[in-house]
Amino acid sequence: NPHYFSPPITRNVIGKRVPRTEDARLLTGRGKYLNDVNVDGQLHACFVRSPAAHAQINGIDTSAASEMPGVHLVWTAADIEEYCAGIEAQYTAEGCEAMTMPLLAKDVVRYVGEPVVLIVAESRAVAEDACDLVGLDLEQLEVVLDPRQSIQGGPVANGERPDNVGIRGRATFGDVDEAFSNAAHVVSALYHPGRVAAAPMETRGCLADYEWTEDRLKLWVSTQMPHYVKMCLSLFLGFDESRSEIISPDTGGGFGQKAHVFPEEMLMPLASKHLKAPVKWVEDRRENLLAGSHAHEQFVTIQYAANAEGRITGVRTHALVDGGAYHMPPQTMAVECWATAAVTPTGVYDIPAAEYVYEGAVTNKCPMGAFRGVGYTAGTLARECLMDDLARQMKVSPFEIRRQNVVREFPWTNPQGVVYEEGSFLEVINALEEMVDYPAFLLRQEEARKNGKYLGLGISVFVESSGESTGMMQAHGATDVFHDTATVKMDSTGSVTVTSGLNSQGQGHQTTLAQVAADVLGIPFESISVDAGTSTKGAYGSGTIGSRAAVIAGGCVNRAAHAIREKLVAVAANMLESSEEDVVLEEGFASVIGAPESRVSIADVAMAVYWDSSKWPAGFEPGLEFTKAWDTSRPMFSNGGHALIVELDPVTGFVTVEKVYSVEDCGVMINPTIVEGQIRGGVIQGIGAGLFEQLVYDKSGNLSTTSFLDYQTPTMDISPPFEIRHLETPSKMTASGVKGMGESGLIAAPAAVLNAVNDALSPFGSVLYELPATPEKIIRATKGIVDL
Ligand code: MCN
Repeated sequence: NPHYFSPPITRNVIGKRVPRTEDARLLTGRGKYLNDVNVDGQLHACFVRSPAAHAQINGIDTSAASEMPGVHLVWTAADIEEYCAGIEAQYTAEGCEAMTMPLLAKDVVRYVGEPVVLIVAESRAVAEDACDLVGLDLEQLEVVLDPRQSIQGGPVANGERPDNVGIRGRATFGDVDEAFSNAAHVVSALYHPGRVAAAPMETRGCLADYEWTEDRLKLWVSTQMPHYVKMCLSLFLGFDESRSEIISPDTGGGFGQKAHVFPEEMLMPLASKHLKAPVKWVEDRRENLLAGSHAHEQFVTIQYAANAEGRITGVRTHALVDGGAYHMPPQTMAVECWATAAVTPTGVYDIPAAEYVYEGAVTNKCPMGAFRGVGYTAGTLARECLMDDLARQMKVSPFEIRRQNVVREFPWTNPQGVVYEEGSFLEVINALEEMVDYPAFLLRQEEARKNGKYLGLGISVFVESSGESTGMMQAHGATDVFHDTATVKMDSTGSVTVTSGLNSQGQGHQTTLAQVAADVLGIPFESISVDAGTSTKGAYGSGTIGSRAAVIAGGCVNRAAHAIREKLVAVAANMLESSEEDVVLEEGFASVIGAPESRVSIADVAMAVYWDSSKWPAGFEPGLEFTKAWDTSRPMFSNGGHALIVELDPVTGFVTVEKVYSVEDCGVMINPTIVEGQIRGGVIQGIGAGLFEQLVYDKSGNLSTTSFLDYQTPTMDISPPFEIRHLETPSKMTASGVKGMGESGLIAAPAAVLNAVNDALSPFGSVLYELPATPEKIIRATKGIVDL
């Protein structure tokens, strides 16, 4: 795209294991998270949340709460009707029906945990006590919990969608029917990844400070999308964007959960404006598990048609998501089923024909939101586990079946017409096989079985859509636009400030964006400060989602820094009496190619731009500050794979992960240490989803797992040893060759876990199709009982 031309970068600091500059602050407890921010006179909010999954609200008695000393405000839906009917969401994917999420439930409650009454008081304790005094008169309605029934119609979960369909679409590419009628082998299965929570260490929260004398709003919020929050405050509540500043302090993880706008985030500014006082809301863990958005649960039916040699000729996918009671703005419930069906079925494999159906069922559960690997995790689970089924049917190794089907030549165009420019798909399979020493593993496995020990090896290879962009959306038939900027400013003494629109939830942007700027400008890494999107007063960002910061924020920083570089080169050439083409900027100096002694420090060049016009070339326009946008014009994909060795105890049903082998190809790495941290974190989340984590609703629609005693997140005690290998296939679309990778661990690890568990279970003749593979399911499987 000529508008977004991105000059190549010479790598010097890029690629180095630079220690994270944010760590001194974060690891010594000096980080400033949302709850560390306090302003004078702040009040505290708390919510009465629905105790029923589906009920008519016949009355709300707030009188006792309102009279309680210290209570400043008690709001029900009736009090805020004049301001806002709710927040709307609709995705541009085909078949997505718009839905509105009320800020406070009006007339009907539709899931347990839905906010019904807002109370603001002088302290959180008073607000909580006042919540206990509210009386809800609820009349039970039929509760809709099973998405497979709900999508067929029948009892309605949310009157706005009388057919219970939040999204429905289908497409066919190539002659799928012919592939299936001529198939020598057909394998098919239904996979059910469980309902999980992103469970960031820091829960949601915000602090609104509306200054009525100036009609100005300041909102501190723990979010991945501060600019989107600002826009919604304007669209839905009329807060002027130019008078609103959204500040994202240090954020203790988001993992997609904070890539939404929530009713609570809309209500605090309204309450602050009404009360003429700052109002703070900090979510507790129970609220987070009840209402912070749920993720990943889908029913994915997948079928492969294969020829006699095991080459897959067609794939059919049906992805059904249990979407909950509303669309979570902005992504909606499409975030799971559409992404699974439309983006993941072929993966790294050269399958010529594909057909897919995606459906989102409205149910009386917490809305489905984004969580690392959205759609990809369920899609990769189905694709990679069915690949093992095919291997079993063909009696070949899991490596061999993948090698037979893998894409070997690039650029490769998948059945939908999406182009994969480059990749190392075959190399990843070969690398994993070598790393696990497959022949030695098979011997060890056989030996162990003789001693009553059950080892299993599971592999899963993946592509990851990286650098979520306008081009990526368009290639998959959606029209959403991504648009981000960065500002780079050089001071008179040569130090540089980089402001990115993409804020960090722990990914290390403060370090990696400085590495990019250092190489473009040829100055030491230490001279650069990065403001990674902490305030919407700076550059614009469409959100830290879709593994896009390395690619997109890095691309914006490159363009803005390059604009400064051009000016520095012009002045340096004048100072060195050389032509601009002969000037290089490196290690803090501008020098003439071939005459390194002829040099001037970049700090002196900057000083000349600010203070000494005698050094300027004719017609020079001063100014060392630029804001530039960048976006990829076409989709780009990183790729890799994980192999896990597990040991399964048939008596207790417990599975222990002995070791993880990961191969990652995200092109050029800006910082290998950060990339490896992302892999480890993501894979451990994948082990959690594979073995422990599950949000469980009872038959009345109550969530039974509302604390970390019941909802088991993985912790350090299950963290296995890792062996990580990097392959480097640079992207042709980024100046530095980088591709994104922040979701890869969780995209592919759950499939590797299930494949490993099934390999360990093979002597028992059972295959599991559902996650998490809990001890109970494993014990039943050893007795030949598989429930799904
Ligand atoms: N990186 C690199 N070289 C590359 C690619 C990436 O050095 N070739 C670095 C990046 O500069 C960045 C990190 O690795 O510091 C992740 O990069 P990227 O893939 O661009 O992903 P984002 O920074 O856009 O982060 C988003 C991604 C997503 S979508 C989720 S969800 C997620 C994740 O990152 N949430 C996280 N990782 C997380 N890590 C932490 N600690 N907390 C979260 O909430």
